[in-house]
Amino acid sequence: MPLNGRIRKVTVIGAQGVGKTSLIRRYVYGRFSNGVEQGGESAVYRKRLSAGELIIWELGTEEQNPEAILRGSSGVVVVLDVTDEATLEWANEVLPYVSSLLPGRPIAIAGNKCDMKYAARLWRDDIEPIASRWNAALYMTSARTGENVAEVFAHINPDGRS
Ligand SMILES: Nc1nc2c(ncn2[C@@H]2O[C@H](COP(=O)(O)OP(=O)(O)O)[C@@H](O)[C@H]2O)c(=O)[nH]1
Ligand SMILES: [Mg+2]
Repeated sequence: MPLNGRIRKVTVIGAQGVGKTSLIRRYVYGRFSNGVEQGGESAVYRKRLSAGELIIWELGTEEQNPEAILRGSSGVVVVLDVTDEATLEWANEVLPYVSSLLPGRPIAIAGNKCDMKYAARLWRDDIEPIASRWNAALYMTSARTGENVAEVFAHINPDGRS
């Protein structure tokens, strides 16, 4: 099926500091900059793909109207920080909302900062039950090393591998 010119939207959500901006930058620009400073506002990025264009929204933690950002998304990436157990609670609370707003759309959970093994508090086995409850794919990612970053976005947008 020809996909040229196709535009898709994905939304990246997660608690403050989990690495949303870093994951998007790694995917879009192919690099990691330590200590990215950004407030809780939403932000939008574009990535050109051979099969069209991907519009990537970072849902800011201070966004007043999350539904307006999430609506129309082809899929959602829910980001956790494996060094911070509270971010799993955050995901557990937000997943029912996301799946009812976007029924049937793919969800990927990114267990991010997996390079920080010495500081990890969450392991794949801790996150898996929540992922399976919400029928979400689970990837352990690192925006720092790039591990599994393309895979997360490919799950949400399977046409857009390149
Ligand atoms: N070691 C490591 N640090 C990360 C990773 N992703 C993000 N960070 C750091 O975590 C902090 C918050 O990242 P940021 O992308 O701003 O999080 P956001 O608030 O979710 O957008 C920054 O200091 C990043 O450099 C990662 O995969 N590994
Ligand atoms: Mg950010």
